[in-house]
Amino acid sequence: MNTSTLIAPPALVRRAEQQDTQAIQALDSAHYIHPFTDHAGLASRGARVITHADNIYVWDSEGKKILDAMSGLWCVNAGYGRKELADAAYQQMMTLPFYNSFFNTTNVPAVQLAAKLATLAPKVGERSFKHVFFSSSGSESNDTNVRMVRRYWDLLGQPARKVIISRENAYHGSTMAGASLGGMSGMHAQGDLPIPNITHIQQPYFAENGKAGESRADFGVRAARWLEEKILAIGAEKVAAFIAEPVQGAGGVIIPPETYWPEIQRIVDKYGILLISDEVICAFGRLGHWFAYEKFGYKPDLVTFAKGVTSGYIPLGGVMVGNRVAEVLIDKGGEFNHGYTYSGHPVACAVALANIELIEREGLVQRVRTDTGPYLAECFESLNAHPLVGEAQSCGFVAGMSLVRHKPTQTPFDEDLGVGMICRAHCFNNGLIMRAVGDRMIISPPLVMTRAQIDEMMALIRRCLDATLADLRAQGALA
Ligand code: PXG
Repeated sequence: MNTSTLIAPPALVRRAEQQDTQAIQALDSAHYIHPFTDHAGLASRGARVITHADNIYVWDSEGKKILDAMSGLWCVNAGYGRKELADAAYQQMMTLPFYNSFFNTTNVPAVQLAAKLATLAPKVGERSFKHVFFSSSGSESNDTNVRMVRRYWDLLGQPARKVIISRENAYHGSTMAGASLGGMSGMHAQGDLPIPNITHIQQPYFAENGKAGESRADFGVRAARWLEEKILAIGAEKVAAFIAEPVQGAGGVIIPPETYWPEIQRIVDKYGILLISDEVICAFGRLGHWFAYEKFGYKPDLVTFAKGVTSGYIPLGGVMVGNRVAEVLIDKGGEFNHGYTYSGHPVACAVALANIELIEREGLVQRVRTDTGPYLAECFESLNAHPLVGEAQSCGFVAGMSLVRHKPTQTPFDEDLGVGMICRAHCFNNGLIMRAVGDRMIISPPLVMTRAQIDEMMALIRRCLDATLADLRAQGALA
């Protein structure tokens, strides 16, 4: 670890540590409504107070050091404590903390970042990405996608093309459009969602949706053809776009079979519909490429990004707009009545530029692709021998495993047992952040993680799986 690039936790955050944890927790439940949280349940337990972080570790207000295998929330790709990013924000705030990009104005970091992103997004076939639209989050970016896709078809004289097809268990954000595009039934149940003209097909999750005796490859083709069936059921002349994550993240790290994306590409080409690749998690090195569509070889028209573009140090999101859409919007479009106060925020863009420079200088994308990613795969796949693990699989620097009641038949546990939550509690107690999605345990580590740190993480993961197994044996919950 190169300690010269790390900064000591500033006095301000240290101060929180010195305060009484319980007092902070009481203030927290008195005033702060957290995202996706049962407020009353949290108040009875008290939130864990994270006070500072360095490299791949975070510390809580009790002084406990925790290995953060989730990169915050899939975003701290460059790791914590990177002085370069703090310096970039400071310099930009002192130079120009804010100016808008409306009314024929622009700012230097936004222009430089747009140009830089255009060089990082590889051309595939006839698709190139010369243009970028900025927002402050993944959710906003997907709202932009809905606006842009519908505007595109209007401009082409096909206003009936309004339907956007997505997938069950997808996550595309929490705004009205983002949550509608997402396929989370729990979200749809609150707030009268989805909004009109958004529909879903099943996800390519072999363990859940594959048939007995079917190969993974055959399943991939069959799962992709659910898109074609849906297009035909709706009528192709009404379908605007298909949106998907390259690898489903929040849904539990669902890695599609290799046959899935080529068949999706064939189908969107056949019916002329736009393809949106939501790379909020998967871009910026997470899968060993700057953009994940390159890994799978498909040709999106729009690419959503956020999170890793600034390594989460400051909010920034956006959409890479491919030439097919950009040419129509620009040449035929006139004014596009859409934008955000913080589109192209100069401080966020300056931090993104510094983050990209750092990732390039340290060769992190290449390292994940050819060195630490394959090493993580080797280590993670060895968990397949563990009695509690149904299937463990990784792709670049995301990985997921199912916990099952009976390994040979891959029989799941009773949902009420909350096996994922039991495992997650052992993780926290053992100084590891690993996320539970139902009974799938998932990780998305900082890209700076070394081979030695992968070993350290794997030892913790094994310890937590063993502890979970011991609990379940004691309860007689195993088959
Ligand atoms: N698309 C994808 C693919 C995402 O993963 C968003 C859009 C929305 O981004 P914003 O910046 O608006 O949050 C995301 C966000 C989880 C979890 O539980 C995942 C996300 C957000 C919150 C929780 O794994 N991903």
